[in-house]
Amino acid sequence: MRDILSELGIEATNSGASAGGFFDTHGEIIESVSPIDGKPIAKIRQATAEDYERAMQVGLEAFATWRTLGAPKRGEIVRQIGHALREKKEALGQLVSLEMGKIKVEGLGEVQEMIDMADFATGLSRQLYGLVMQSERKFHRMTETWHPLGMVGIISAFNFPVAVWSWNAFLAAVCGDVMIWKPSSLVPLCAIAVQKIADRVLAANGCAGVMTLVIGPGSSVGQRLLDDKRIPLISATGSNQMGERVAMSAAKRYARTILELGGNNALVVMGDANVDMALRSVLFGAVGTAGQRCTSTRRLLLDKSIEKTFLPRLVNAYKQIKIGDPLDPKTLMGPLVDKSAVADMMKALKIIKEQGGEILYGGKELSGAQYPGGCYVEPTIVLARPDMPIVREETFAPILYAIPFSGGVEKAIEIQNNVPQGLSSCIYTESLTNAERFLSAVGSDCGIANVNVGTSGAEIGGAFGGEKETGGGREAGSDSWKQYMRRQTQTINWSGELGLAQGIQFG
Ligand code: UN1
Repeated sequence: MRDILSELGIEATNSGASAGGFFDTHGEIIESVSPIDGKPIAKIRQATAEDYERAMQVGLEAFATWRTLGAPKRGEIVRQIGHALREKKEALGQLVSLEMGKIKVEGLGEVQEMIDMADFATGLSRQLYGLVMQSERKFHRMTETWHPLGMVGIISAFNFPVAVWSWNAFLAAVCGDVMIWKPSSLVPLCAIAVQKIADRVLAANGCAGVMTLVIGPGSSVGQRLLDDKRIPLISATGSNQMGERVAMSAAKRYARTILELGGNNALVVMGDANVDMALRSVLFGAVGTAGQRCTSTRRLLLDKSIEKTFLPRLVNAYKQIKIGDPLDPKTLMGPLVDKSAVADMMKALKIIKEQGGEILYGGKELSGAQYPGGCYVEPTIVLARPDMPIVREETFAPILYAIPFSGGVEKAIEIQNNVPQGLSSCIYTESLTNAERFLSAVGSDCGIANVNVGTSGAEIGGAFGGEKETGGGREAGSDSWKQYMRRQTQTINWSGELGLAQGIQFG
């Protein structure tokens, strides 16, 4: 492990801020602890308000030049960052596992998501298309042009410590923005490693300071960022509680937000589904990343006609899941991110039982020599009713609510939509009618709706995000880039005469 840390430039004690390179910070020291064994990995000296101000100044200075480069030139620099990530994929993927606890293939997958995002942004840098509109006035031309927005604040969560930054950072960069990143304090080393890779490429291109980083407490550094009038856009991923704070602070100063908050994602299995495929999909969706994706499958809506055959098979599959060190290739489920995540899961299970949920499998904390550090749990299946209040909440843990239903696809859609969140959803069916209804205007109300594809593991090419309490933001693919730019409507009069719109004759 020490090799990986040194390959990524992680030291015993690290600075918690970079602006054109890491500089001496002045805040309290925090320790990054691995959930694998509860042992400290390295220390980080956090940023103070003054350190934040320094990063902000450097970033704003960088903006003056960055916004004047052609977007394809910026794309080329993002391409080089993607290339540098390819070179460090193995080490960075392992650091994600070490610090956050997801299994190695998922850690590597996350770095791949960054690489894909760099490729996407590079291509996009030649396609930031505007529009030409037909003017109602003679010899006038009307266009819509996109300009850089300025400083973008990026707040990322612990569960995707590197990929989610890249969704925002690479789009913002090709759009001509600069950025300040505040990562979750649970995974500061992942942020430091990524920042070092980006810093090297930016410096080699004479663009140091375009991407800046501050690691510090939400209450001081985080709140400062939210209230900072110099930041016109904040993109934040995390809990609804955090999202509300972001939205309120941003609204007070008319800043824009991209919010990617809680999900409560349902996987519907119809009676006519390819059951083998559905089963494997539930497993990846509910157990992958130990249920700590915002896209994790939390509700399994099972057509009553297959309930009795599906559930025993699912329980059997859960029994085979190897839990343990996420860096061991045989492991399918690693630890939760920390002990407080375990405590939250146990608290939820108590409430589940009080509300009449029946534990079909799992539900226990794992301890003993095989499970050091206090962060391992059993993945859990609960036989639940959709009217149990806790089913409508997002518990960030591997708890799957199995909810049998009858009444066809209409009923499944009704249950699926009857939660406050609206991120991801899917249906397993071989019926065209069921599939089309699920995808139609009277179907799923989520930002993501799939047929015979699970709730998690979205590709970067599509816009990612959800409705209702998920926050409404869209990141990554499609035309998400437009949020990182300001739109300007331009009218050019080359007629030599003053013509007013709406046919008005004035004076
Ligand atoms: C998240 O959990 O915040 O679709 C992001 C997925 C991943 C991203 C998840 N591509 O599951």
